[in-house]
Amino acid sequence: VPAGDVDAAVDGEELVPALASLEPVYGAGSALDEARLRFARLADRFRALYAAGPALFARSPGRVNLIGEHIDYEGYSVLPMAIRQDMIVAIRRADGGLVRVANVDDKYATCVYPADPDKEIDIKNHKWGHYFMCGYKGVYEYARSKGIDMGEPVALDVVVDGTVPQGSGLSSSAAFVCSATIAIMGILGKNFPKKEVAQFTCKSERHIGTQSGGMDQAISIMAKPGFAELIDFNPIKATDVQLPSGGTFVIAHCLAESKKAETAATNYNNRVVECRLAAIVLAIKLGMDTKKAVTSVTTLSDVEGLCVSFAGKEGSSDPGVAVKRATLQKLLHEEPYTLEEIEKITGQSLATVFQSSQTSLDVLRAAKHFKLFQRASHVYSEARRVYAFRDTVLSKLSDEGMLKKLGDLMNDSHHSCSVLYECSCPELEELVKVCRDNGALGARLTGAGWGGCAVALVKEGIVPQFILNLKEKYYKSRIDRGVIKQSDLGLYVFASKPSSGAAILRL
Ligand code: NG1
Ligand code: MG
Repeated sequence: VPAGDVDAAVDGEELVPALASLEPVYGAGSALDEARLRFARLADRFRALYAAGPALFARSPGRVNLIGEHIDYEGYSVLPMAIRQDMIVAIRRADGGLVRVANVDDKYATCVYPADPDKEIDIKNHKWGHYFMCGYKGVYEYARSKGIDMGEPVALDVVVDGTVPQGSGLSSSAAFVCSATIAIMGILGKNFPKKEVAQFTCKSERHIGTQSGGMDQAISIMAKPGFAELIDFNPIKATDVQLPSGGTFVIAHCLAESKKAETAATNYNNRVVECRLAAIVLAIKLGMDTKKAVTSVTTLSDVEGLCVSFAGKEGSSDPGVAVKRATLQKLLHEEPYTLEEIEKITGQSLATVFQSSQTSLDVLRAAKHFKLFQRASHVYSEARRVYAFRDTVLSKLSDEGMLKKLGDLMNDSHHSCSVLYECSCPELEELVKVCRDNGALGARLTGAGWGGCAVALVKEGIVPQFILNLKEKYYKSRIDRGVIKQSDLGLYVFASKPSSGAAILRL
């Protein structure tokens, strides 16, 4: 990927850009000065550890999801934007058959792995460096699936510098997997089309044991500065969404960390399995043969068509829009389902249905019951809200009217996440309330939830005062209790503009 070869497109597909300077990513002025310092420090650290400089850097941003939570893995569109916080990977080819992954922050001990893409990731023993190996395995898997000769697995020296706070719902994990991926592509001299990278990095990250959807990798790879993106799946597609100028998104961390990889069986993967079970039960209730249902139905979007023909079409042609709560109420009961009841419906044991997926079996073992109605209600209504959000942005409403409507949709999304999907936590509830009480037009948890960040839509003019109020009303008591340091506050609450997507940097 020679620098400047940005326009070299394969079949009209955009490739991951290779840049020779920092300006296109970090802009000008003090932001650029800071970025220069950061890269210089990273390179110094690299030389100190490996006695040679990096061959290249790769950068991939975190993201904030504006609306569309927990629906990407159900096949529905989402609306995130990239943020300026990112993961930078400095890398060079090494000798000695190892992949060594160090961090500029001493809090993260260096992780060492054999340079073997076939080696499974030890998910029972979680380490931060595992995310790099997700990228490593993924590149080789993708290349092999395309019949591309990759030669002997490459040994690597790596140092990482991340500014996306961990466990914050801002997708530090995907930013890491994506920056690792394109760094390795750069070292191997392979550049794959962006959409392909967006797609296979989603699979790569699943090696960590979460049954992720593809939102985070898609936005990290495909983001454009100045735009949020409507991301569609199957096939993946990003459509620029220009946000109204009078509003700003403020991101605020509730300070409870969401350890997604460690809690997958009861939280994230649990919801993926509940949605699959809801889809299977719906399919059977709507007349599908039980065998066919358990083998062919994987997501709620798979059964949307059946639900719609059952209820009769109610207007819009956008996906997800037509499955209403009233329809679900006729097909599913609100009382949580027991495993036995679902097995009666499917006519076979769930251990058999999920036998090929250890992470799903872990979910079954940990679950007491399954809230099929609630999870399905959330997914279909959230899918609707994403389109309503986009339609509002495209509408001829006044700035004022538009911002109010967007805020309302964000509030509705939060309510659904909190009550139907149960992915909030007491800290997020408090923070979202503080945001609304202090002038946010709307506020919601963002990302997987169970901790991490909220995103608030705030009128441009009141942003500085809004942030001051949050400091006073939410963070001050926590600083006093020593939860965070006053000097770190800027890491936990900030306004954000849509930033650019992943790039390889040859500086
Ligand atoms: P976080 O926890 O913010 O990285 C996760 C998933 C997304 C999506 C959201 C919920 C991964 C990598 N990301 O995001 O795909 O499902 O939760 O909308 O697992
Ligand atoms: Mg993540």
